[in-house]
Amino acid sequence: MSNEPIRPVLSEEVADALAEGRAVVALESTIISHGMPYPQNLETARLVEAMVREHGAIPATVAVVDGMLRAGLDDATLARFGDDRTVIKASSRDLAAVMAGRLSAGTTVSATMRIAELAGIGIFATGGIGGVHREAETSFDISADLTELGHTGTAVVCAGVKSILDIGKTLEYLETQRVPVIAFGTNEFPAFYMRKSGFKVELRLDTPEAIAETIALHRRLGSGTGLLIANPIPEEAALDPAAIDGTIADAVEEARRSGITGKDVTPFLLARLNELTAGESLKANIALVLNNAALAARIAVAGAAGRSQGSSRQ
Ligand code: PSU
Ligand code: MN
Repeated sequence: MSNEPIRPVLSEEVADALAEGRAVVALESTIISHGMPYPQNLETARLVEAMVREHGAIPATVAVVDGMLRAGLDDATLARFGDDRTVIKASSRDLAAVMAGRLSAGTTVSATMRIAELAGIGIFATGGIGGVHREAETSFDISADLTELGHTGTAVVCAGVKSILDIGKTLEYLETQRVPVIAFGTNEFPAFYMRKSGFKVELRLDTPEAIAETIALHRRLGSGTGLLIANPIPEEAALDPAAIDGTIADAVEEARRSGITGKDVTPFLLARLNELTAGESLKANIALVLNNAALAARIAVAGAAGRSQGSSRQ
């Protein structure tokens, strides 16, 4: 067996764009396989790809398909991930076993970062990342998304983290992991369904160009860590905190009582929230993912332009 790093299989379009230095945005697939119900998951996956294109970049949805790491999926594969219940959820530690077993998996943020890095894709858009769970001091439940961010140089655009997680602890953990947190157009870290969390972010940037430059400098410093770009949900799609806070607390309590642990916790909470809000949370989720795809594409386009012009710094 070769000792060479794995090379993900790229769609022709993604391979061409990367070879020519054009803008490419990676997209995750656990959001399709485990984050949203069918058929909204598939509709959203298609809309997100269209949104990336609309803003001038090439979408590269990442997944493990029959044991192969792939970046850039055809529509039939996307459709399969929409309703195939044999597709599992893989974080980065699971990838080798999924490959060896010739299995198919939706890739979480951590796994998508790892595959994007191997494919040479520097930026990735998702809805929300995993984080430090509430009561992590007893459960030790901290998402591998955070440790991967501390290890892999992919920039991740998200809408902050949901309050199914402990937002304050998540931000502390990101600081420990040396992950810059950039808030786009706001001084506050957003809370997924809400534009505000009550937690301030030191680094506010207001343009995709400024974010692209910061990403490029962070890489050139040899930091070796990712960056988190937090993009608040559009005002008109945001949920009322008074309405959602209690529901989140109920879902978290239900997960605890039902003995749900490990990788099942997040999918359980997402599904319960959707049921308990009669689809309102799903609508907001779709709106914020699209908004993140647009921003990631604009950053990728600015980054590609910056590379071709060369940096004015050092
Ligand atoms: N948060 C969401 N939607 C999602 C996820 C998180 O609002 O779909 C998915 C992402 O793929 C994320 C993963 O990387 O859940 C985190 O899982 P865990 O908490 O088990 O680390
Ligand atoms: Mn976990």
